[in-house]
Amino acid sequence: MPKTAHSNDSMPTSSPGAGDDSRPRRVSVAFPAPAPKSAAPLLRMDGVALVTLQRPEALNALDFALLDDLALALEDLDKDGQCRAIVITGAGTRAFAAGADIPELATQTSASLRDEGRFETWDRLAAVGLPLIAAVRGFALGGGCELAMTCDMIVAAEDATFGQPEIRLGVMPGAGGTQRLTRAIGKARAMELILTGRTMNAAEAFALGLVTRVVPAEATVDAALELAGRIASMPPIAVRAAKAAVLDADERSLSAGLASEREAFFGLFDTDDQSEGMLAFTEKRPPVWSGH
Ligand code: CO8
Repeated sequence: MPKTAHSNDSMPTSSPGAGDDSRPRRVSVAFPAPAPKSAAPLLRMDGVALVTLQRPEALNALDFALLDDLALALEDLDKDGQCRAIVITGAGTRAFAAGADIPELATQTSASLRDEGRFETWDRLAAVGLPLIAAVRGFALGGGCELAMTCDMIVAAEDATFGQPEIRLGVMPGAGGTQRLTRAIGKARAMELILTGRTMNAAEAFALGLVTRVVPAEATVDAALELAGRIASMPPIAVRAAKAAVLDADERSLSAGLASEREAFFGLFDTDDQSEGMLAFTEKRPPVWSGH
């Protein structure tokens, strides 16, 4: 039998994605998210959700319960017709997430990891159709870096630290690090980070193309919310189709990806938003998206 070690931190939060058991939830959901003061008045902030990992006492380490709560919360928001974009952040100022929960992971065996299907939660996170933006303050290490990279964009604080230090624990990245980091920053640089466990700061991560932008630490969540608001103000069917097409670039050959993109593009011409967007342009007025 696998050893398991679920901790049971109390956490003042609720989540629409939570199951119905009485276990304290390890993520909180604010939907709509509080609008940043800096947000331009026309942004559709009511379509933005803020999901917060709630284990600051353990630097938001990703135990299996937290990952389950996160997947449920994101899936609920993905099904909610009003939600248009999601920001994920970590509670507190020190970490987005410092990786898998090491004491919990230490109890696993190869058989338990295979048989219990715990890592399938990562497939559920990757299957979310809404745009996901990671707002990273402090540490994003191991599974925390992998979670940030599972998101579609990363807004990083100036104090953010990224890395895949698993090698120092006798293992290697297991939730996408070898694949997504390599695609994001290239083989040579990913290889160095993964084989040495070296971390990189926000400036380096930006220079290498891992993060979308770097902002002052206290402005991180607001900057991510504002970016989400800009996306939420776009036509939602086209946003989902475009996200899927960009992700497809990592999955397919160029010719297959081009064919798939063309099909998605053609498909958008069956939407009211395509008619509205092009009509609004010719009428020199802002478009009004119906989401149909
Ligand atoms: N798991 C569990 N607890 C953690 C973790 C973690 N990954 N990281 C930090 N904590 C806890 C510490 O134990 C400590 O708790 P306590 O106060 O009860 O002792 C508290 O958070 C604060 O941490 P520190 O005192 O260590 O803070 P420091 O500022 O001294 O150091 C560091 C911060 C450098 C981030 C340090 O905590 C550290 O090195 N953490 C581990 C980082 C790491 O190795 N991450 C990779 C983990 S393996 C992994 O992610 C594999 C991914 C596989 C897929 C995911 C499956 C779920």
